[in-house]
Amino acid sequence: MKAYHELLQDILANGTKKEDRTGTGTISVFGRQMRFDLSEGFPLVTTKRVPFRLIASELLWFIKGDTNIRYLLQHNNHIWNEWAFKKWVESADYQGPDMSNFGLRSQQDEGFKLQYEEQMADFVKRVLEDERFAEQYGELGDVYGKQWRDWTTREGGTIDQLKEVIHMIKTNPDSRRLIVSAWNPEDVPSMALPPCHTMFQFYVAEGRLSCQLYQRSADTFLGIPFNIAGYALLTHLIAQECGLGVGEFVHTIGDAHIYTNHMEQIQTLLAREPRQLPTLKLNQNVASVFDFDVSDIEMIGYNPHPTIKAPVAV
Ligand code: UFP
Repeated sequence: MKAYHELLQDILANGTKKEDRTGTGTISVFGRQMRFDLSEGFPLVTTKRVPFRLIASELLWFIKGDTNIRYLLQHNNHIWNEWAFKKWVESADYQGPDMSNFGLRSQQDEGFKLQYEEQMADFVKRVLEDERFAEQYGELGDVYGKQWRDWTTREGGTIDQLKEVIHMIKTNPDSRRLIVSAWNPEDVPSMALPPCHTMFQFYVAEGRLSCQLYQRSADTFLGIPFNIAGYALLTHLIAQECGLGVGEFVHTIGDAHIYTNHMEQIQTLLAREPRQLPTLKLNQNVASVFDFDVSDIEMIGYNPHPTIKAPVAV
């Protein structure tokens, strides 16, 4: 994971101060690339604990084409909550205390933070227990799952990009068109969060499957360790279905930033010595990427440094 530490150091050394949508402030660089040889171990950051089970359940959620946070909550995965919660508290049905700008305010005001946590717990409970409420307010709209599996065409049909790309990898592995795009300009205005991982491409050589991701915007402390592991896992799952080994994961980034309130955490992380990479173990009996369950995915030998907490910019 040397490449990850080098990216952080690069941003610290060369980053430009910029204001951002969330009001937090960042330093950033533009246009960077990291490469991970997946045959050398699974690229899960070891200089802080990264909760792999959340990465796995989120990826399976994308793969299923699901866009409702209910599945994630059922797997005790809360990473998309803020985006659904935002829609809920901005809706006419919400009658509770004012939650505007809850991301920033809950970091600055202890009293508000308690109120926010109470409202969020209530929201989560309702999504889990009330199917109708979940249908309306657990739904994130046209996020990854929709674009990967159910892209709407001009004629009113749909395209299952993921299924098609897997079929192409099997039948025409030399193709230079093995691409899935999540960036749908028509849908961007209505998306809870316009896709950060905008498109990815596969490449097959010498019996190995490689994947390159173009990520337009990257929160290098909180987001990137998830994104690397997510796409490495996707590559492994597809490779298994296609009877291929794994090659490289190439991570290309547009705006690579560090939020100004993550500086201390990054110093802590960089002072730590990287450890041996873990290994991914997949249930070999699962023949299709669409049939994986979280219990079929296991991380062996992950022995990271302790968790480092940092606030999420919403
Ligand atoms: N972000 C990531 N990775 C993700 C994801 C979000 O780094 O997978 F969903 C970060 C990048 C940025 C913010 O800090 O979330 C999105 O904000 P914006 O749309 O303004 O780029």
